[in-house]
Amino acid sequence: MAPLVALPLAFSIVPKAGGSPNANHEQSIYIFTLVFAFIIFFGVEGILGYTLWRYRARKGAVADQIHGNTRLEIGWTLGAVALLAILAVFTFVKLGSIVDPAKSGTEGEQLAANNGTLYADLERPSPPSGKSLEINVVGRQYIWQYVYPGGVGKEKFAPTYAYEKMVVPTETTVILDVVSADVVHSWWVPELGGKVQAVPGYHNYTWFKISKPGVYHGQCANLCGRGHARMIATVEAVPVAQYETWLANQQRGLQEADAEAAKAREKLTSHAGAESVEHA
Ligand SMILES: [Cu+2]
Repeated sequence: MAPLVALPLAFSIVPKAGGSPNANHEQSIYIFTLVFAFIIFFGVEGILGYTLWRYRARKGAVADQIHGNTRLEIGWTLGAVALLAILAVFTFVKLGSIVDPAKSGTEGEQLAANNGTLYADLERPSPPSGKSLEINVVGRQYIWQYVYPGGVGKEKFAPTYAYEKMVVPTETTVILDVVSADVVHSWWVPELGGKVQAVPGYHNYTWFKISKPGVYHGQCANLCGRGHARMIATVEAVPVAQYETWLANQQRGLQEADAEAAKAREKLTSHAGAESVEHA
């Protein structure tokens, strides 16, 4: 009876997956380990329960005095060693596909090829083709900012960015370069893989590759201050062409906002502007 209740309970806490291959591999390691843990747990508890019942105290019964059992002791030692070896081998076999980014699909590959790396970094992971879309994730109290490759304006110096919702192309390996502008935050979109800390002064990396359009939700996973609970993150995967349109729109929007801000600044700093503000 107990396993019938405990099993679904245990599987309800299995890490989410389905968004990206690394998240799927992480989940399979978890389930693999969980299954072994269940077999051992219920095996041991079952034998214990049976023994307690079978050899319970009865009037007139005299307990056997047993001193050790070499075969049994060697058996459970070797059993534990074998189990650890199986878990270790399975984990190491999977580890590569979790840590190393996968290769983009055809369309994504084309998009990623047009996106040069800004500077060299030994720690930055790279997919087999060396081509990926890199997005800078900046944690700050209390919002996530995403800085995209490609700038705004004539000189393209001003970065293209978005807040809270990250739009990404499908079938494209996306490398996230996670940093923080203030305190330690934690980037976590469960269906797209594990947590990555955003630490001031450090660059941490993670990646994902989403095959179908969809929306994934996340939340800053490190208590970072009063507004921590509101520090949510959304990742929306759209087809490559749609992503390019979105990026162009975003750039145009930023450019327009910049122009408006410049105009307002000018108005405020010029004498005539100051007066008109006063009389407004
Ligand atoms: Cu935070």
